[in-house]
Amino acid sequence: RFYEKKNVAVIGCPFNGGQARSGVETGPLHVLEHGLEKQLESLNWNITSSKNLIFSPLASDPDEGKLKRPRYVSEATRAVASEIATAIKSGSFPLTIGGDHSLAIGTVSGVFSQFPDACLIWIDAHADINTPESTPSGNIHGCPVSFVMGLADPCPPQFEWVKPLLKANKLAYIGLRDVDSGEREILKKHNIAAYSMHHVDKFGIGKVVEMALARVNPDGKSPIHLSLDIDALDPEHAPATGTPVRGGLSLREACYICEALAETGNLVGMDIMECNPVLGIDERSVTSTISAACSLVRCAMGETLL
Ligand code: B3U
Ligand code: MN
Ligand code: MN
Repeated sequence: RFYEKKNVAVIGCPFNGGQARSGVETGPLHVLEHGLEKQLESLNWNITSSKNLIFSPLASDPDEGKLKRPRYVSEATRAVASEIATAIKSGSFPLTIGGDHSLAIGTVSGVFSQFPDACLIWIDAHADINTPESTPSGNIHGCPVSFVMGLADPCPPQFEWVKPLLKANKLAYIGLRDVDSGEREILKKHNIAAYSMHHVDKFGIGKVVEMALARVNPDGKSPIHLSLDIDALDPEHAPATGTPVRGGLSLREACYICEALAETGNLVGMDIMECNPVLGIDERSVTSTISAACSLVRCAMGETLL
């Protein structure tokens, strides 16, 4: 409905500047080597462009308050935002493969610049809504949501280009289980739809997705962007990631979310983030993580729609 054809722009983002562990920058290569593009073609998608963006850390990038590598993250995410806007303007669904989740500053900025009434579904063990003041780590991959909502006050000078395009009533989380106390306050204060693993246990994934969509897209007409952190999955299914947290989504629950979003016909973009093959303890743990990531993308892009 929002795109005329099944065109997809695959945007590989080998970026690790939003957190401290190296290896996450090799995520896109592994996902592509797993055959994702062929898989999408067999689902009748045309790959209109397939790029790996190039990022180079700066020689000097001092902390801004607590924030680490602010210039590097800002430049990278600004480039991602522009890449995404270009893809959408040319009629292609932007599929972004990370890299760490700070990249979502760019994906959300790009998608919302083209679809201002979009909503955002954030699937993650973490809320990633720390502000420059509340961040316990200074890692910007824990902060992207606060940036695109304009909660950083004052906005760090490097990120003045980021517009507050996301409203609190257009954001829903599923899968949360490691939320900082400062983040809890923000979620409460802004009455953000946040479904933790507790809600998944209590209501079942079907009901949780229904409730999440009812909150952010009550009339069913909004475009939807899906930002998926692979650490939303239980480490049993996706061990190769920087900050695994036990007690997560089963592979089926995560696939169900993607399928239900595909079923709306309203998905306008997707991110798959935080696969870190270097952190797999053996070949099998790397393969299971990467193949789970590919499954989730295929589900979101219509594989299981009959
Ligand atoms: N909330 C913590 C930890 C964290 C956030 N995202 C990940 N880890 N992957 C922080 O550093 O902001
Ligand atoms: Mn996470
Ligand atoms: Mn995340």
